[in-house]
Amino acid sequence: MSSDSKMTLNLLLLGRTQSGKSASGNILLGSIDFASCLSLHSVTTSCSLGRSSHISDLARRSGSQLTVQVQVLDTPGYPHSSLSKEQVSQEVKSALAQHFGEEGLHLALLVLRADIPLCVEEDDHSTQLVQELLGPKWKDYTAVLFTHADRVEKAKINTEEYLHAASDTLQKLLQSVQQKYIFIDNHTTILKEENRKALRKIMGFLRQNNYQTIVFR
Ligand SMILES: Nc1nc2c(ncn2[C@@H]2O[C@H](COP(=O)(O)OP(=O)(O)OP(=O)(O)O)[C@@H](O)[C@H]2O)c(=O)[nH]1
Ligand SMILES: [Mg+2]
Repeated sequence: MSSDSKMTLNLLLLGRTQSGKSASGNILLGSIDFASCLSLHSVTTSCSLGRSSHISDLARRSGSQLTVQVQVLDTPGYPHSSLSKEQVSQEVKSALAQHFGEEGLHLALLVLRADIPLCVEEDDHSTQLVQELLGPKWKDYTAVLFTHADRVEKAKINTEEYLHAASDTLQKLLQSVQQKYIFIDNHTTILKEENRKALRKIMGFLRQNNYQTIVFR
């Protein structure tokens, strides 16, 4: 945290190729910083950092308005269409040290498509990478970000039903991260509303963890 009235929120996006990481990054930043499109190969091949403008209607602390700036690190997906696990991991590790080396990371968002069941081996891929990057305390610093919430809504499944019907693999993952999850519709037309809804939820997760960060050197 930078000062009593200002805060920089450092977020990391991780997840499989084409899960909607870059689109979610754009929603969290409230601007189109990252290339996001449907593709038959992985679109993002290197890490990049996006910064939002200063947001003053998000949170209060000690009775006064808190000004928040969001920093989002977008990453190549894993599994990736042309990079190995070692290459993705190395790329993310050096970007974490470069961008969050001093201030640290508040939260890693494990991006999953809400409209596709989470399978056993896929969960191994993603959680292994998060564990490798964040270390033994990964559960305190990780939340699940479900994209394609619009498709779930279209199927008339509400959040409660969705979580109840989720695969054992997904249930276990959500348990590991202490039920920290958010749903995002990246195709919404009310971008600001989606942005504030997601950021408010994320601020709640951070409060739960006393605004602690993981530092990378
Ligand atoms: N309907 C719907 N489509 C989405 C949503 N989020 C992402 N998409 C679509 O999914 C495709 C992939 O999105 P990206 O943001 O490029 O995904 P990514 O994970 O960054 O992909 P890579 O960089 O290739 O790993 C794009 O066509 C997006 O428009 C969502 O919430 N709803
Ligand atoms: Mg991408």
